Amino acid sequence: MRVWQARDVTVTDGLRLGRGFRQGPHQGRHQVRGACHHDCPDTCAWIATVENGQAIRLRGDPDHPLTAGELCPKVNRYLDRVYHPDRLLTPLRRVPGSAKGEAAFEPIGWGEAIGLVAGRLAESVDVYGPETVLPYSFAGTQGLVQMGMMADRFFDALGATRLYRHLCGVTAWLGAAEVHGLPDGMDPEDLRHSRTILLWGTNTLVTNRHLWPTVEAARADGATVVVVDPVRTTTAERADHHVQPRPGTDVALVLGMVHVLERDGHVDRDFLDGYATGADELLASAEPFDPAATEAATGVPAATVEWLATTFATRRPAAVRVLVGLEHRQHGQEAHRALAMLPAVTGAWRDVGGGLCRSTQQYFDRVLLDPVPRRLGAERPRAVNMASLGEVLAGTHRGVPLDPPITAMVVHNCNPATITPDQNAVLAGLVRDDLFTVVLEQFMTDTARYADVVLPATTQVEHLDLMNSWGHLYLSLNRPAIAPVGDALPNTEVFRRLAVAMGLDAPGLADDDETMVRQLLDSDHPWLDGIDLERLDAEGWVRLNVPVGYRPPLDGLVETPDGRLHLGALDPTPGDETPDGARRADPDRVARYPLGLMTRKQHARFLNSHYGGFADHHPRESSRGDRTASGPVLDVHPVDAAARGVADGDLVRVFNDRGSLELPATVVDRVQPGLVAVPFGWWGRGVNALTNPAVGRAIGSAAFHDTLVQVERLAGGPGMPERREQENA
Ligand SMILES: Nc1nc2c(c(=O)[nH]1)N[C@H]1C(S)=C(S)[C@@H](COP(=O)(O)OP(=O)(O)OC[C@H]3O[C@@H](n4cnc5c(=O)[nH]c(N)nc54)[C@H](O)[C@@H]3O)O[C@H]1N2
Ligand SMILES: Nc1nc2c(c(=O)[nH]1)N[C@H]1C(S)=C(S)[C@@H](COP(=O)(O)OP(=O)(O)OC[C@H]3O[C@@H](n4cnc5c(=O)[nH]c(N)nc54)[C@H](O)[C@@H]3O)O[C@H]1N2
Ligand code: SF4
Ligand SMILES: [Mo]
Repeated sequence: MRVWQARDVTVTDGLRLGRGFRQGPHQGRHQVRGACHHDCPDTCAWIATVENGQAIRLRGDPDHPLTAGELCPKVNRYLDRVYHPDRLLTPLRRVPGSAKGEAAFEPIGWGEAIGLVAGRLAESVDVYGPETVLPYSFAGTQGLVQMGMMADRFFDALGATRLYRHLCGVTAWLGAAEVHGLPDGMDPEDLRHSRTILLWGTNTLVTNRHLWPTVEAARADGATVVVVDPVRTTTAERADHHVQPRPGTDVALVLGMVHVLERDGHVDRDFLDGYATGADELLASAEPFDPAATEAATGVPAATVEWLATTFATRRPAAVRVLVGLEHRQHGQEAHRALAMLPAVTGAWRDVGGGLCRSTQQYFDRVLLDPVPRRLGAERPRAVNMASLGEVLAGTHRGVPLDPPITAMVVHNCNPATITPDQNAVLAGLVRDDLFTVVLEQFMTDTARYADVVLPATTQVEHLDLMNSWGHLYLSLNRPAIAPVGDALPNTEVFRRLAVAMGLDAPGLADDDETMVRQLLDSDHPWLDGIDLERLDAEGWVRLNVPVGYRPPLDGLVETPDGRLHLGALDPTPGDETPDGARRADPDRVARYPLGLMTRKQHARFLNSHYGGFADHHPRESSRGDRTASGPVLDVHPVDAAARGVADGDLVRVFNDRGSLELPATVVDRVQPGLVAVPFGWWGRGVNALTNPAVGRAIGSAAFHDTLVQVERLAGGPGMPERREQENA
């Protein structure tokens, strides 16, 4: 085990010295290549300018094909975050006697902090059993090394409860996987060749902005861009057409399209015979969904259903672009499964620029593998779903008692008090006196406030990492540009130190960060041929050697047992907690809570919960001139507002059995009747107090957007600011 000194750490401490990775000169100015760590599909490559050990400038790499010199409104001022006065710079211990959540902390040294945490974890393991330790982490950084490689080794060695880290992307993956086996999808850059692009349940301009120039380039060559979204998003406003189904009715819409395709002879029989099974079952389930029935099931006019199907079949190449928003429903997996079938029905895959365009994570998951073996079989500890944290901390998982219950939780790269559904249940768990909570963080988040011990974490410009991407096929190396600020440490180093302090002796626990990057790259896969650390260090980013114009089903990459795409009957049932679903499944509930609530990513200067606590990232229109009063705003349709006597700017209460929220309303037709929306990511304001933690099929994400609420007027508001573009401030 390398001895790692926090105090006199140099930039290259995460790297072994002597292989061309020496830190730049301390004196004078130099540039360091890196890449954004955010859980964002774009994984922008950046160049940091460092002067006398201080990072003074951070710009997008102009040579990167997608970044093209531009970062984004979230990250343009990332160095303000790095050097922010509120940055956590030293380990903290909760002041004895103070209440959890009060955030009364006192600084302690690293030696004491590691000793304290190691001692408490050892006690949990020895007295109550290793499975009473719960690691809770997500994608605060999606760098492969800092995200979880060392942490996974550590908790695996301990025998801790495992976490299904499924809040994002897994449900979408599962749906596409039912069709494709391992679903790679198109190279998003191939959308350049498309003539029809269906942006289905994705808000490209806000959430995936570096894809937009590709979309625009295709459009300049004649592509038609269609957004399918219950909300008129910024992207919908910039598209050629907006198709606005009722929430959670997408499967019915796909069935309606398939019905029209079959009726009008647009089904590509040769493609289906050559590459698929289950087409007959799919076509049979589409039979009842003629355009009129589809209109009744989705709210999309019959003529639009016909137009959408015909356009997708005949304006080729034709692609369906999905990301994540659509998965956050009880039947999100079925929706993604349905959309994965659509390009097979028309043979859209035949064309470069046609097919299913989804997360590219699968490409990297095939080639970048941690060689350290995991606990397997009977040795493998129990697992819980991160969506169920509130329930888990209360002692059950999916209704089954957790025996023994959780006694210690270690949180890193995650802010569960803000991002996890059913926030009140989560907070009730975090406040537990008999729970020992450790949080590795850069800032005093709502989660860190409940910790027993807070450990200061480095930012992306302070540590080494290897970055894959879920929005393109470029692999990037993130070199540390500066030494850690204050006493902050990379996540890896914290777990290395804890392993030593706890006397754990398992494979890989002493590996340094450079070694882990090399391990990930050490692959025989042809997509990684010629790509190693030295090359990445020289070039910054390199595209995987996936052939240009690659079309997974045609080029042999369907990994179902029989090598064929699996179509089949689709189930259009909407979720139990959507207005449509509840009218059938639970009329009492829909009578009390008639409105669907959506809590999506809406702000151009937010990245999940990262910036919700930063006044200068808040959208202007919600600040009402008083910074302390800034917060989220409820979007409500004029029809629903009128029915409740709510005028623009009024203070309202949004509530259901899980929680209640008071906030101003803005009356807009961006949402549809029966649907209200509150942006997600704000600190301390509790939008997840209302959201549905249900997990569709045991694994996968939560049904965040399948949430029913009621809205009532509390008081007249002081009036909203003049501009009300909550969306893209
Ligand atoms: N209502 C609602 N809830 C949602 C969603 C929604 O759409 N609506 N979206 C869901 C989705 S898709 C996602 S991905 C999740 C996101 O959930 P999270 O991954 O928890 O969210 P982030 O805010 O991206 O990151 C959490 C924290 O990681 C910290 N962090 C960043 N880098 C590092 C590091 O190097 N080390 C350490 N120790 N910490 C670091 C940041 O300071 C931040 O506080 O939220 C989910 N929750
Ligand atoms: N600015 C910004 N960018 C981000 C993030 C951020 O917080 N801020 N977060 C990042 C993360 S972690 C992720 S996962 C991605 C997510 O990227 P996206 O998936 O593009 O974004 P979301 O806002 O989660 O959801 C996309 C759309 O799905 C729609 N939707 C919801 N329910 C339905 C439905 O039933 N049917 C249809 N057709 N559409 C539906 C919503 O109205 C929303 O406009 O964004 C990433 N990029
Ligand atoms: S958050 Fe996304 S768009 Fe912004 S710099 Fe990072 S990767 Fe690029
Ligand atoms: Mo996400």
